Amino acid sequence: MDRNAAWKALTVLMLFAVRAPGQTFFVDNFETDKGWAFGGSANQSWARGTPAGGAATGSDPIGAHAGSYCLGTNMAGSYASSESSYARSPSFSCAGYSQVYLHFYRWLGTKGSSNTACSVQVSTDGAAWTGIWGNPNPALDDGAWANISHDISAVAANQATVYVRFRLKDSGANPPRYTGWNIDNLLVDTSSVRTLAVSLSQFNCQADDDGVTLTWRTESERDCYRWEIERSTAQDGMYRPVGTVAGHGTTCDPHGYRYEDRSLPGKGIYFYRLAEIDLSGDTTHHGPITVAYDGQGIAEFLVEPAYPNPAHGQASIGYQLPLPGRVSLGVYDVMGRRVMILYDGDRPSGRFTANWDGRDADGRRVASGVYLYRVEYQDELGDGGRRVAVKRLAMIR
Ligand SMILES: [Ca+2]
Ligand SMILES: [Ca+2]
Repeated sequence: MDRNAAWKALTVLMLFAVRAPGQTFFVDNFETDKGWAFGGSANQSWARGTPAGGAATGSDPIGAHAGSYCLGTNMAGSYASSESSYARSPSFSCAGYSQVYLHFYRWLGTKGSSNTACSVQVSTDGAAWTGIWGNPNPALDDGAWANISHDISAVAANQATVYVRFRLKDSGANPPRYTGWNIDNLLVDTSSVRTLAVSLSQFNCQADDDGVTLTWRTESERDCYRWEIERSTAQDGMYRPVGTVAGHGTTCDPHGYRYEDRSLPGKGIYFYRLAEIDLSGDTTHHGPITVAYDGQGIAEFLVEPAYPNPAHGQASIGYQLPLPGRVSLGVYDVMGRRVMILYDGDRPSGRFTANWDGRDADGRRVASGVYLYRVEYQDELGDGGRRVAVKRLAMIR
């Protein structure tokens, strides 16, 4: 087996599930209208919009939890006196699943339940409603966006038609001065706690002659703004961004992604991670996965900086050849006198490394100081001409 074939045989294809398969039934970040219905018997003030503060008592958000829009009662202040109203979700299916959880971010300010009753309700027909949660009797003021989860399995499990509803009913006994409901990033799924913002089911990489192709797939997404592809030469090393791909925002549909990395510096083992950036700017990492690249895709002649530099008795010099050709690599002193020839002969294309041990052609250690290394390259097709690169390094004894 020749060298390249052996190397290619090492190419790794990885496929894995990031978490046990769950199911997302409904997601809404309220950036678009998904068909919520608003209604009630008096002074209905529900809207999809941007909260502007203004409640006379207690806290009141200015802006949504994420993005521009959320759901709530009176986006410019308090709910109305004697308001009796609701916001009802579009229907979704939970058929085939026995565990169903409702998650949302909440900023609620309200009088106690004896004056204003606020509730979360679930229905399987849009007519009969079951209470899941109700506010306590002392006044409630969240004061910030709170991450709320409710187990709604008792009503929603295995049901093909499910609705959720947020309700507010004021007695009119005292003028309301609180903000009421504010709701954002609502999610119904099989997970008891709100976990990854994105359900990633596959993440693969495959090397070919031109580089590495990454593919990944999501089963659903929440607020997925952007993917950053990161690469390292060590599993626990420093990962550098090599490219970005736009996300699909919030969706229950599966999406496939693809990114081709053509910026590899040469042959080697590489590690890739996906950084998923959500609309709030939070980052979730996936991976790493690894791949062996055989370096056939090198596009141009390149001589790398010596490593380390300054060197203490040993220096490594890397260079890349786009085509097979003749290479001469020599070390010279600053007066231009040749100290050592490290390589002189034919090379295939690829990335190579020469090591200099700080000795001259007679095996004597050279004095400490600055030296030049010069790589001369003539590819076998002759179409690139003769190319020369000269760089310097410091050798310290
Ligand atoms: Ca939002
Ligand atoms: Ca309000």
